[in-house]
Amino acid sequence: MTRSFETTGNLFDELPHDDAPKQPLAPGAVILRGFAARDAMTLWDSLQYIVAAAPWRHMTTPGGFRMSVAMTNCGAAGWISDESGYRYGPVDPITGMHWPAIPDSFLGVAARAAAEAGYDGFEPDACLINRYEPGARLTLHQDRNERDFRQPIVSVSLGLPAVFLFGSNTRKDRPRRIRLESGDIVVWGGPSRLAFHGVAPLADGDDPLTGRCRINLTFRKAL
Ligand code: MD6
Ligand code: FE
Repeated sequence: MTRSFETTGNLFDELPHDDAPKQPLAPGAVILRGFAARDAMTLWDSLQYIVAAAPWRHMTTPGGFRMSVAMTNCGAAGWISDESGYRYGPVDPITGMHWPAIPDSFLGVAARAAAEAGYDGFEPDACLINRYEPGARLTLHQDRNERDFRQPIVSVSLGLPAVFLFGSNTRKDRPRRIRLESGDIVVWGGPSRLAFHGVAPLADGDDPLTGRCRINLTFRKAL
């Protein structure tokens, strides 16, 4: 998705800067506004099959707290948190079965978004799926359970809007606040791969696709 802002005279050239389809967030990190908008219904439909096989659950942090975000996974590796720590594993601890496969619809969007952001050949083996209901939040953290930090992360937002918190590689700096809407994708790698980030408490609302929640799909190459 590339649009010219200099040469052609079409209507879309007049978009204000914040609606630009591709917004640099930090070195190696970019926001692709609306990149998944036309795929949103397909992604939502595929998600129903995943949740039927691997139900939503509120995991426990290593410190013993129940996470406000409900989670599940698809892919060869699923992200798990419990009293013994964070890790990736092939088996869903609730069902005792392997996590469901990543649907082709998911893989296509993830690979196209990665390529648009300059990361060709992205083949994720893990997709962590987050569900935020009003009030749910994710405290500042780094994603560092993956083996190869040269691989980016592709993060797809569906449903209610959220305020994404994006800091630096140290916890000291106050994070920026970025509004993410349904269909927006953040691709995240290179020098930003270990940036601290989180999600502010979700405001209430009713989305035509997802209802009273925000869904986030984060694709990783974990293994
Ligand atoms: C979320 N996202 O947007 C949570 N992590 O619901 C993440 O924690 C995240 O969006 C790494 C890279 C991109 C992300
Ligand atoms: Fe994260």
